[in-house]
Amino acid sequence: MNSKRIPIEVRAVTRKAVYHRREASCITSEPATLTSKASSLSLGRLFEVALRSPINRLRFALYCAFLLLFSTSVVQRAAAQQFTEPITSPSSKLYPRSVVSGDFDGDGKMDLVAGGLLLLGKGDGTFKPPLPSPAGNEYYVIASDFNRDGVLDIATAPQFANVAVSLGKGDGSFQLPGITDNRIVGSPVAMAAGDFNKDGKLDLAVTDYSGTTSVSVRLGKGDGTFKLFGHLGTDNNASAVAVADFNGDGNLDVACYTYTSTYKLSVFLGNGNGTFQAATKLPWRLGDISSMAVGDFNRDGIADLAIVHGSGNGGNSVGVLPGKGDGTFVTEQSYAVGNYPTGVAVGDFDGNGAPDLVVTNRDEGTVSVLFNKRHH
Ligand SMILES: [Ca+2]
Ligand SMILES: [Ca+2]
Ligand SMILES: [Ca+2]
Ligand SMILES: [Ca+2]
Repeated sequence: MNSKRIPIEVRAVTRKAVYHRREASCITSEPATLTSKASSLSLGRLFEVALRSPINRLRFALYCAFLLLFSTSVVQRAAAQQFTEPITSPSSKLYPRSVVSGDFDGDGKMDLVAGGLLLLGKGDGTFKPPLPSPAGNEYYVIASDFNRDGVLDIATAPQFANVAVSLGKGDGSFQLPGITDNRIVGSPVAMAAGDFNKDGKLDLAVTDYSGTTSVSVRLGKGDGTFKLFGHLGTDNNASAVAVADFNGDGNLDVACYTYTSTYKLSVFLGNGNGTFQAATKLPWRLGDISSMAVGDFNRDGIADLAIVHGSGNGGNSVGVLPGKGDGTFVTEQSYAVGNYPTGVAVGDFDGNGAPDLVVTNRDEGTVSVLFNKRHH
């Protein structure tokens, strides 16, 4: 048995393309004979010869099974690709950490505030040239109507400093400086708003990164200020929080991610009065999560979670966890985005009725939009 490299001349002419010589490696004692035989065999004859041996028949069956499995998984992956490839902005060199969507100038089209920039939407998935954001390039930013005047306001959390609310004027500008309640202390790095006690005033769930709890619950007074009501969880290092009615009982719930040794997501089901039940933890690890947002991405009427992975396992991606309707989620579908994504927000940027995703890629100073293809 000796090894020899056999040159095989492959020449095919299709239009103007000509493919020339390539080399194949083969181990055989009679290379020349085999080459001449192979060149004269038809495809059918090749199969007939090859399948004479029981071992080759087994190999062929395994190969067919592999092809079937591979093609099935490709089809499943294609069906699962609910979002388009990310469309990414040029670098702003502002290294945006957080992003929030909303109609800030009241023209009915979704806008963005990201990394110190205000991007007014055109309603077709594109944006006008960026304006400076009056909210500044804060660590975390959310938008809601905190003083109930029908105009979107912005709440910002500088890293480990107190939450400030800047009331919107309705034309894309805000009253500055923001309202800060210095009596509420903590180390916020993320927050989410919702009316937890059903009094018509928006409340806040704020992560308590370096405290002894996961989240502080702050009940709104309806004028852009809040009072501390309670705390949730016992894990510190909470980095992301989201609010929605995950189990569909009419009470808002809180989802929170903490950098504990287990890297798990906790869901606190709301009682409708500002108090919450003990945490239910997702039974699998999710990897590093920088931010979370909520939307019904698959349009089954159940709130789903969007999460971004800045670093670690599965980093540089945005994932969607479809809700099951009982406060738990099915496994993540993830999509690659830019370098070190830290913020995620949800909005229908192309106006087709399906919630899209926007992600800030902090380390490259860009914003990526992923359009939801499930619009009917
Ligand atoms: Ca307002
Ligand atoms: Ca409230
Ligand atoms: Ca609920
Ligand atoms: Ca859903």
